[in-house]
Amino acid sequence: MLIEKHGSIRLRDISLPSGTTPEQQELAHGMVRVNHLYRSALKVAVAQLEILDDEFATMYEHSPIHHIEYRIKTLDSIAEKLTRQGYEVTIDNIFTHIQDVAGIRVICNYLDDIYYMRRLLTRTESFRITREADYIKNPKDTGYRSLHLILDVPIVISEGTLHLPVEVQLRTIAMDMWASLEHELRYKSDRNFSENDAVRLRLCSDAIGEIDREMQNIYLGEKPEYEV
Ligand code: 0O2
Repeated sequence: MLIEKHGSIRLRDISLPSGTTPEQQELAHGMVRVNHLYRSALKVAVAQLEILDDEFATMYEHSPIHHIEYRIKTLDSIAEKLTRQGYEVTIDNIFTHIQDVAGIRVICNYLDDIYYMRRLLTRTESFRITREADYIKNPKDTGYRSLHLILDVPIVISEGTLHLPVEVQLRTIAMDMWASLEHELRYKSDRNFSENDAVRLRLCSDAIGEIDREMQNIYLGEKPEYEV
C-alpha cells in the first residue's frame, strides 16, 4: 500500500502579494523548481520500492513491506529547518543543507525486514547510500527508533541527469506507532509535555524494542527463553 502524505509545496503556498521584492520573487520561482525536482526524485525512488513491493505480493508468501508513505517537506518546514541550523532561507542552501526535502517511510513487518530492505536498496546500481543513521541499534535519547538512509537518486530532466538526496526511514509497525504517538503527544496535543512523560515514552520505546525482537523470533519459530 502506498500513501502520499499531505505537505507538498503547492503553488498557492508561494502566492505573491503585491509589493513582493525581486528577491522574494526569485525565491518563489526557485521553490517551484525545488518542488518539481525533489518530487521527481521521490517518484523514482517510490517507483523502485513499489516494484519490489509488487514482486513480494505476487511471487512470494512473505512481504517485508507493510506499507509505504512519502511526502515532500513543506516550505514552512524547510524554512524552519534552515533557520534552526543557522542558514538563510535560499534555494542554494536548500540544495546544500536539506537532505530530507523528499522523504519516504517504509513500514516493515519484522525487524530483519528493515535490514533486508536496506540490502535490496543498496544492491541496485541506481541508488547509492550517502548517509546512514541506525537509530535501531542506537535509539535516540527520546527513544526514537528507525533506520535512516539518505539515497542519492538520479533523475533525467531536459538539462541532463541530476542527482538528488531522498531520505528513507525504515521502521517496524511498532516503531511507527511509537513515533506517531510520541510526535502527537510532544508537539501537537494541548497538554503540557512533562519530563515524566518523556521518561515513560522511553520505557514504551524499550518495550517496543523487546516486542519487535519477540515477534521476529515467533516468526522465525525460535524457542522463547521463558516457559509457555
Ligand atoms: P518530518 O516532518 O518527519 O520530516 P534534524 O534533527 O532533522 O535537524 P537530521 O539529521 O536531518 O537532523 O535528522 P534525524 O534526526 O536523523 O531525523 C529527522 C527525522 O527523523 C524527523 O524529521 C522525524 O521524522 C524523525 N525523528 C527523529 N527524531 C525523532 C523523535 O525523537 N521522535 C519522532 N517522532 N520522530 C523523530 P523532521 O525533520 O522532524 O520532520
